[in-house]
Amino acid sequence: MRILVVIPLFIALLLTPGAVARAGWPDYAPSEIIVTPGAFVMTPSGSGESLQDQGVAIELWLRDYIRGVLVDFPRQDLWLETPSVVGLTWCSGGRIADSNTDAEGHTSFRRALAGGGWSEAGLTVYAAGEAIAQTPFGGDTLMDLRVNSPDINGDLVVDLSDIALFGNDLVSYHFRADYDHDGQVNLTDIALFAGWIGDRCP
Ligand SMILES: [Ca+2]
Ligand SMILES: [Ca+2]
Repeated sequence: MRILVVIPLFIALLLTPGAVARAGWPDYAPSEIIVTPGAFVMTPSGSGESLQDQGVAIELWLRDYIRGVLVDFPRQDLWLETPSVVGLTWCSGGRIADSNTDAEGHTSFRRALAGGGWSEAGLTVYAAGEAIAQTPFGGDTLMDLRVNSPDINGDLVVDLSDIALFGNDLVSYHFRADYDHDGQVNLTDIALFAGWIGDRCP
């Protein structure tokens, strides 16, 4: 008998999200992010060091008003974007979460990402098209993360065009070619860059 009462109540809740959601807040506002900030490199193939190995991590706990903790939320619907004018380009699946959310609604971005371009403008996690704030209910959505790639021009292959751009940055420092993020473009970066020539999307 109790189930017969609960089911219509549950359906009514699902059909009236406005009654549950706080006015003006996005659906995923109860969510939370803990970010370990810093700079990292990605390559088009995604075969480079993981974010974790580069000292960077994004931990996400996804929640909404109606269901609370969102379990088994598909990783394909959790992705990263940058507001940078120059921007980043991504290989298929190169910017999505590591896994579907677990029983606590948790997932992370710790594995290597796959793409090109560069950005010093920060990154934002999106869930089904909605920007997620770092603290629940109205926190900052922009995470202090910088990213560069040997695919400097962002066409998702590391080739002669990128070598020419890299050469420019040897003369005049640019973050995009500083692959160990030490504030210089020098022999160390040349060695790293050379190892990525020919890299492309899987
Ligand atoms: Ca390229
Ligand atoms: Ca460097």
